[in-house]
Amino acid sequence: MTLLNNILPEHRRGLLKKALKEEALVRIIEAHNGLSGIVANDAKVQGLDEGSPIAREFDGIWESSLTDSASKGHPDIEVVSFDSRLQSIQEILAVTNKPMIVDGDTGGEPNNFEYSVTKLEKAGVSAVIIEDKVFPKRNSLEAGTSQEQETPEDFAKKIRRGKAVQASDDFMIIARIESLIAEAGMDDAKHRARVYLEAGVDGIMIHSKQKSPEEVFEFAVFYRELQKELNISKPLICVPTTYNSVHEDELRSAGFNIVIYANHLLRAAYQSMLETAKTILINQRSFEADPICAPVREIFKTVGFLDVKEKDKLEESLRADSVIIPAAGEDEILKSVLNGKPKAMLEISGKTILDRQVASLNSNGLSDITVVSGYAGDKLKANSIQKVHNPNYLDGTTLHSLIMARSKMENGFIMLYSDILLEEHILSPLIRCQEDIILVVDNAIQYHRHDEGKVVDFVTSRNKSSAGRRKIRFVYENLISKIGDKIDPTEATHEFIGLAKFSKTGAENFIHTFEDCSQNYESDLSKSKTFSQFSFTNLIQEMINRGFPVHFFEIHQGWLEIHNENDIALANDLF
Ligand code: SPV
Ligand code: MG
Repeated sequence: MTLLNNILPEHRRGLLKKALKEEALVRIIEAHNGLSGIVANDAKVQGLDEGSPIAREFDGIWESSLTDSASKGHPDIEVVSFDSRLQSIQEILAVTNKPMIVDGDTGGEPNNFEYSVTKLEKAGVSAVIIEDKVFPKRNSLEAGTSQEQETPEDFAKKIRRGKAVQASDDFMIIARIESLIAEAGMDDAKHRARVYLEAGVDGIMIHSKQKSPEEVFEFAVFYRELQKELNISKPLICVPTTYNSVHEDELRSAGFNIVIYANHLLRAAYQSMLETAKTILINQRSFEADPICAPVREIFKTVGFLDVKEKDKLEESLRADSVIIPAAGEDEILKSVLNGKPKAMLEISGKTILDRQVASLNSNGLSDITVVSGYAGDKLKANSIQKVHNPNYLDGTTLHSLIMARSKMENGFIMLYSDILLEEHILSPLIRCQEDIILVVDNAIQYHRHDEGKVVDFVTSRNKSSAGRRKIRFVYENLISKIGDKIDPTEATHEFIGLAKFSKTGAENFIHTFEDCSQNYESDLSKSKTFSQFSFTNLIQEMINRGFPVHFFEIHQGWLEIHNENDIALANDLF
C-alpha cells in the first residue's frame, strides 16, 4: 500500500460536505479495490484552456455494489455480505485520502441499517446512498429484471432510524429513488422525493437507465422547486451510465450537485484483462501483450514499492547505473584532425572528450563505464573504463555497437554518444528520473534552426497533438511520439542529444525489441533498407510504435556535439 494518501477518518469524513460547498458539481468515480482506489484518488489531467492552466481530478470515490460484487465474481443482488463490502471499503480507505460515498444497496432492514451507518461513519466514509427497493434488490441497469420498491413510508422510517444513530454532522444519508427504473413514473419519483426530504435525508439520487438525460432533467427542475418550497438546500445526484453523452456542464446547469461515474474502472480493467489473456493464448507467449500491460515498475510505483526501495537504498540505487558509450565508428568529417584516432580521443583544451565524459560521469557517482571500441580500438583509452570491442563496426550503426555491451544493460543503463560534451547540471536530474526509458532532448530548436546538411535526430513530443475538444490541450506526461533524422524539422519540437537512460524494465524491453527486429526485420522507407543500417533512434521509434512509453527529459542547451572543426573551436573556448 502507498503511504502517500494517509488521512484520519475524522478528517476525511467531512470532505464531501466541504467539496459540495466549494464545487458546483462534485465529480465521483467508482473503485472496487485498493489499486482502483489509488487510480480514482490520484488520476489527474493538466492542461491549458485557451492559455490558462487547468487541472482536473475526481473529488471522491464511489464504492459501488455492482463493481464490488463483480470484482468478487458475484452478481449485484445483495449476495455479498456487509462485512465483505466493509472489507473492500477499508481496503480502499487505507490507500486513498478523498471522500468516499458508499452504495448501501437497500440498507437491509432498519436494525441492520443502523449498524451499517455506525460502521461506515466510524471508518471515515462521508455518505451512504440507499435505494428504495425491497431487499434483496436486483441491479438497476439490466432490462427485464423485477424492480420492487418499498412503500415511501417504510423507506422514510429507515432513513429516520439511520439519521438517529449517526454520531457526527459530517456523515450524510442519501436516498436513491428507483421509480424511473421500476417504471413507477415521474409522479411517484416526485412524491418520494418530498417524503424522503421530510424524513430528514441529506440528499436525493435520481436513477435512470434511459439513453437520454431528459427524465432526470425533468426531475431536476421539480427538485429545484421543491427545495425552494421546503426552504432547504440538499444535493441532487445522478449516475449517467446509460445517458453517458451528457456533459458535466449540462448536469451542472440542470442543478445536479454530484455526478457518479459508477462502474468505469472495473469495466476498463475487465476488458483489458480479457484482451491480454486472449493475446497470450493467440501468441503462446506474453511479448505481444506487453504494450497493453502497464510496466511492472509503474505498478510498483503506484503501490508505493518504489518509495520503499528508495528509502532502503537511495544512495546505492543512484550509484548503481552502468554507463555505455558506443565509440566504435570512424569519423569522416574530422578525419584530418583526428590523425587515425577515434573521435572520443580528440583533445579539447588538453583533455580528451572521453576523459571529460568520464570525469562528469564520475562526479555524478557513475563509475561503471563501458566504452565500445571499433575503429582504432587500441587507441581508445581513459582511466577506469571497461572496454568491449565491436569488430564489425563497419557493418552497423551506433545501435549495433551499443548492443555489444548488452551484459552491462541488465540492471538498467545510461547511454551516452561518444562525441557529446555535457555541462555539469544535466546528468544529475537524469539519474533521478524514474521512467523506464527517458531520452534527453534539447528544446533549443524551437528558437533557432540547425545548419543545412547536419544530420539531426529530431523529436516530436506527444504534447504537440492538435488542440482537443473545447480548445483544452491536455498535457500528457513528457512522451515522445516521433524520433529520427527523417522527421520534417518544422514538425519537430526537440533534438535528441545522444544521452538516454533505461531502467531495468526499459533495458529488457529495449533488448527484446532489438532481438525481435533483428530476426523479423522488414525494410521500411522511413527507417533503413537493411537491419545493419537500423539506428538507435529507429529502434526507439519501433518501441514507441509498439506501445512502449518513451519519455523525454527537456533541457535548453548546456551540451555540445563535436561535429566539425567549428565545434572544436567553440569547445576549446568553452572548456
Ligand atoms: C452501482 O454502481 O452499484 C449502482 C449504480 O448501484 S447502478 O449499477 O447503475 O445501479
Ligand atoms: Mg449498486
